[in-house]
Amino acid sequence: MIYIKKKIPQLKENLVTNQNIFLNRRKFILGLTGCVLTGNTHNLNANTINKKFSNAINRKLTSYENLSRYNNFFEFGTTKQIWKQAQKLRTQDWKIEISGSNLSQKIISLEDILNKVNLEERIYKFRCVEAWSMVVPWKGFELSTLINILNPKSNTKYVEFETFYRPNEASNQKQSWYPWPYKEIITIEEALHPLSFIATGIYGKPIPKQNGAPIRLVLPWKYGFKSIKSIKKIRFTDTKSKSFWQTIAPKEYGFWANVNPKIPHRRWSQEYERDIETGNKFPTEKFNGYGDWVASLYPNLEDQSIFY
Ligand SMILES: Nc1nc2c(c(=O)[nH]1)N[C@H]1C(S)=C(S)[C@@H](COP(=O)(O)O)O[C@H]1N2
Ligand SMILES: [Mo]
Repeated sequence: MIYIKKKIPQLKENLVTNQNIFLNRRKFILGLTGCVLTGNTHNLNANTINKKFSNAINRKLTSYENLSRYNNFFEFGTTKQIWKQAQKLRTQDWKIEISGSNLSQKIISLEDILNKVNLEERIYKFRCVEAWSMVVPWKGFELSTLINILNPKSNTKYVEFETFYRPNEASNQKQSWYPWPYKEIITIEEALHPLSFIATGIYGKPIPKQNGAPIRLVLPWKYGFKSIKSIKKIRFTDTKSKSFWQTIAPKEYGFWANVNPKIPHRRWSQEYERDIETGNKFPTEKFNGYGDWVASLYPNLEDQSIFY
C-alpha cells in the first residue's frame, strides 16, 4: 500500500518581530491564525506554528496551567485532579509495540520515531464528551507520517492504539473491573487524514505526563476520549474491535464519536460546551468546527452523525 505524504506548508512570515513585546503584552493577537493568545505564551514559537492547521478557532488559547491541571486520565484516578499521581509514570526509553505492519521490527523506540519526523505546532480546539472544551497549542507531527514509517499491511482497515498497563505506576489500574489497558480504534482513512496528529508537546515544551506523555493521539473533530494518551501499542488490522469506553458503556460511547451538537449523550445535551479557561459557554460546532476538513470522510449521512 502506498501512502502519499502531502507537503506541509510552512509559515513563512515571522510573526514575532520583537520577542519582548510578545512576552510582555497580556494579549497578543496572532492575526494569521485568528487566535488570541493570553498568558503563558513564553514557549510558543510562532515560526513553527502550522498556520494552515491552526485557523479553525476564534477562541482564546487555554493557559498551560489550566490544561495541565484539569485532565481526564482514568489510569490515575476518576477526578480531573490527577496531575500529581500522573508524575509516577516512567516515560524514559519509551518503546512502542507494532503489529500488522510490513516492518520486520516489532518494537520501535520513540527516539527512532522522533529522528524520522519534523516537529511542528498546531493550535486545535479540543472538545470532551463531558461538554467542556479548550484550545491547545500541540507540538508534534502528523499521524500519517508515522503510518507511512510503520508501513501497514495492505489489508489494514483499522488502526488500534493502546495505552500502558502498569498498575504499580497508575493506581487506578488496580481496579480490575475496568477493561485495562485503555484502547481506541479509528479507520485507516481517519488515521491518514491530515488533521490526525500525534502530540509530543504543548506550548513548545515536552507534553506533561498528565496530558499523555510522551506520545498521544489528537483527533480534533472527535470527542476527547478518542485522543488516547501515552501510546504503547499500535496495531493495524482488518477487524474492528471494541474500545475501552465501548466495553464499559456501549450505549454512551460509540465508535465514531464525531462531535455533533444534535446528538445528545444519553445523560446530557451536547448543544453547548464550557470553555475551561474562561468558563464561557459556546454552542457546540459539528465536527468541532472541522467539518470542512473531515465531512468527506463520512459520505453517508448516517455515519456523519453516528455517535452510538
Ligand atoms: N489513556 C488514556 N487516554 C485518554 C483518557 C484516559 O483516561 N486514558 N481520557 C480521554 C479523555 S475522556 C479526554 S477528554 C482526554 C483529556 O486530555 P487532557 O487531559 O490532555 O485534556 O484524553 C483522552 N485520552
Ligand atoms: Mo473526555
